[in-house]
Amino acid sequence: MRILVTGGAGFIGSALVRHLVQDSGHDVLNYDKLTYAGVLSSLEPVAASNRYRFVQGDICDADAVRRAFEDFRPQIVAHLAAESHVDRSIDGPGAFVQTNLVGTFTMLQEALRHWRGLEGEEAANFRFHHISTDEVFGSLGEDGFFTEETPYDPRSPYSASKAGSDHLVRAWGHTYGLPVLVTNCSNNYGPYHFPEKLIPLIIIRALNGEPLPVYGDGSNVRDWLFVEDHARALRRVFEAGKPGETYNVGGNSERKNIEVVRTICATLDRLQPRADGKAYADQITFVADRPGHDHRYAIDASKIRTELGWSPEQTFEKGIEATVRWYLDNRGWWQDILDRRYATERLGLQ
Ligand code: NAD
Ligand code: TDX
Repeated sequence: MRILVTGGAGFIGSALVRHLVQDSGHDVLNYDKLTYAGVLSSLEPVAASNRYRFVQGDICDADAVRRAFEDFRPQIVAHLAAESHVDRSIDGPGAFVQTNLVGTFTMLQEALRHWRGLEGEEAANFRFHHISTDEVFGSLGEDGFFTEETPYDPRSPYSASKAGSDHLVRAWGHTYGLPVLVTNCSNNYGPYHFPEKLIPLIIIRALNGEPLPVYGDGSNVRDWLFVEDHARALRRVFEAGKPGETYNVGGNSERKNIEVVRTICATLDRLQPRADGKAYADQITFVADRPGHDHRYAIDASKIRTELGWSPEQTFEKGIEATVRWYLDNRGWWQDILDRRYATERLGLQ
């Protein structure tokens, strides 16, 4: 099939594109604006394949999106392009409203125009798959899980913009009959993760001998999913999911932030001991909390497991070890990003 992936130069999008080109027979068009978060070198493993193409474009640019639909004639749209970093949404929410809301609206309008031009089987099999986050459900206390029925309660500019985009997608399904799918996923981690996010930030700062910033007291909990498990889940959903349905995707690996940071430090102590013989954990520094910091996210992924037969393969311990090894073996990938000064001074990356 022909799959149009938006945001394919990002962290999860590039994992999906690599998975589709390397492990499936699908053809892929990667449509990406290449914002600060778009990293084409993440696609080097598939760049030479004749089943992969790239178009640089903005999802808010209706003419450019229409051309991509007309040239490629996608059978599936996997819509991942978004502004994704919560801290940036607090400092500058405008880009989040623009890309996540106006961009998703533009994608829906062009997908609808394209779908209405299809006939028979082609129209019946078309899917618009919107990739979203568990953050739309708000924050959990110590107990309970997010299910597909959990009411929306977004609390950051990022999660509010993603919640709005989920509603737009469902509305285009209900009102116009567009065959839509929505997935809401927990925190991803793994290779090619942009250095502003917690796990790569801690690995890189540890190696650079810098303080390791833990927000608040480090007790916030995230449910970690290895990105390659997510890529498999996405493929399973757009190949076999039921139009109009939502599926929650989670790693079944809840950890407090401070545990995540200590696990990374212990892994580095084993794999790349500090020259002075001290522990990397000595670099941990508790800093001011994120405003409105959600306490806990945790996904109940039983629907996708029972209905579509997907479950995560990677355990958190093995996944973190694989990730730390990847950052040790691929310094060039992240050093290039730091050299291009994409990271902000506030995040302290040099
Ligand atoms: P990312 O920030 O790493 O990548 C986003 C990509 O989208 C980049 O390549 C960027 O260039 C592109 N992009 C941004 N604005 C664009 C625009 N206007 N037009 C075209 N392209 C644009 O994000 P990610 O972590 O890979 O997340 C991908 C999707 O998955 C997002 O929709 C995000 O909300 C969702 N999600 C992420 C996580 C996570 O843990 N990272 C978890 C659940 C859901
Ligand atoms: O320096 C840091 N110190 C710290 O304690 C950073 C960058 C983060 N944190 C904390 C905040 C969070 O509780 O670590 C946790 C993870 O932070 P992020 O990596 O920024 O991820 P999060 O805010 O949980 O959002 C991520 O998962 C859900 C993605 O960025 C979103 O796009 C996705 O929807």
